[in-house]
Amino acid sequence: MANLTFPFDTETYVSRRKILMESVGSGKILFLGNQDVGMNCEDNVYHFRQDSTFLYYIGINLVNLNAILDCDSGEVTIFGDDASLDLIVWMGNQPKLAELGAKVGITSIKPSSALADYVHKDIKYLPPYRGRHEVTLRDLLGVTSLSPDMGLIHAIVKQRNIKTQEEIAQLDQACTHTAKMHETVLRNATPDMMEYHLVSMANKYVFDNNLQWSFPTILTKNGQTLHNHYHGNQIKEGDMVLFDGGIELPSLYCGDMTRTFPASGKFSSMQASLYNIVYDSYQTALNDSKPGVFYKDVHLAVARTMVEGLKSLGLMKGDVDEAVATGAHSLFFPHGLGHMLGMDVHDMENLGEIYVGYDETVEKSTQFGLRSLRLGRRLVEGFAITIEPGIYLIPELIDKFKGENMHADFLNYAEIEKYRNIGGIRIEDDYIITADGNRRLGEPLANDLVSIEEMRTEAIA
Ligand SMILES: [Mn+2]
Repeated sequence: MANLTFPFDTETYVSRRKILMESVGSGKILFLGNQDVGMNCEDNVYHFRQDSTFLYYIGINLVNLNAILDCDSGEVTIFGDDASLDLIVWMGNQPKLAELGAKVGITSIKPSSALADYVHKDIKYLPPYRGRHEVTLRDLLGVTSLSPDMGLIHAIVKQRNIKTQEEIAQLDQACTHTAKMHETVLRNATPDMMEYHLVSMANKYVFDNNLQWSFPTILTKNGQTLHNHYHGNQIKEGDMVLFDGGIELPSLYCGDMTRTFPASGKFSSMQASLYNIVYDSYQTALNDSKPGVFYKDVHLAVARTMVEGLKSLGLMKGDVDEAVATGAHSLFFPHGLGHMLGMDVHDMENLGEIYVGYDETVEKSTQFGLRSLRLGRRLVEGFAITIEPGIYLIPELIDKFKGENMHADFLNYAEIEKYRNIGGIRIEDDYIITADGNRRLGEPLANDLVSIEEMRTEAIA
């Protein structure tokens, strides 16, 4: 049977929908819930993942449901079918939709087949991210090209970007689990293991606690590859391992953390000097992240800390502000400092990353590196964000920059070559923006060099 926990009171779901309908003003809103998706045939399915927006407003973590909210009358209707006897034989008994609706304050339940009668061409809907939803929308609306409603997108983003206390409690739980999963790997990985042995340790934590990943895990000795899902390498003495993984609760609230650690007990001196620059950059982000500050400016302050550190190592040179303005540091830091976090690991990215992380007060840069910053807008109390600076030595990128003599005033290529094969380092934790600053979500896991080495020394002792 599906995971039908209700983390919040009925009143929470009622009030979320009321706020949305008032914010949208008039007309009808269509929310499509998710279906099972076949891996290789219809009945052999991937893990079911409800749509986050559907779950946020409708609260029922079950397949094959849709809903319509009527902003003019305030009426909310769920479209779905109670389990047939055949399905009960296959899946076991299921709660009746009327019972489930009562838990989220919805009394109007209609069969799936009735949905078409209630959908009119001016109904407001969100951009689909699954092929099946795209087909459903085209069929229901009788159109070939879709036009999701911008007002609806903005209203949802405005509401979901600010986390309430009960949501923060969920995020705290998800981040505590995420930290414990990371600690398990940090304390138990030994040199000579395969990367997949470490993934398996992390997975054991996830399954022992009946949880899910918030995204496919990144665990690799090739941390310079930003989204490396290959786990087939053997780890050796002297390697660094980068583990970026997060846990999703049944409520879908999730964590997203990264730790980078030496396979042996100690970082080499070159690894340590880069690690400490990432750590200092992380501290800059902690100092600067508070309400009213553009996260884009926090990203740029972090970049300056990085350039100062890289200058002290001799990898960069010249004026720090100019180096950051021209984007010279993007050779080492080609991604953004962080993103919104919530029921999605990149919260609401399906609605459009730009609408979540940017607004009319700040434009997304087109510069390499800075253009990958998912969150640029002014921070507001209640935003849940990741802080994830990193330094990477990507041989192919070094070759391109060097070949074109790019940023030659700021990059010392002869020194950079000495670090060419060192890999990548990232430190990532999750924070909630508070009235006067920020607070780490969940029970913390140390990320300073000394603590990481201590945990590693115990592991290999
Ligand atoms: Mn992240």
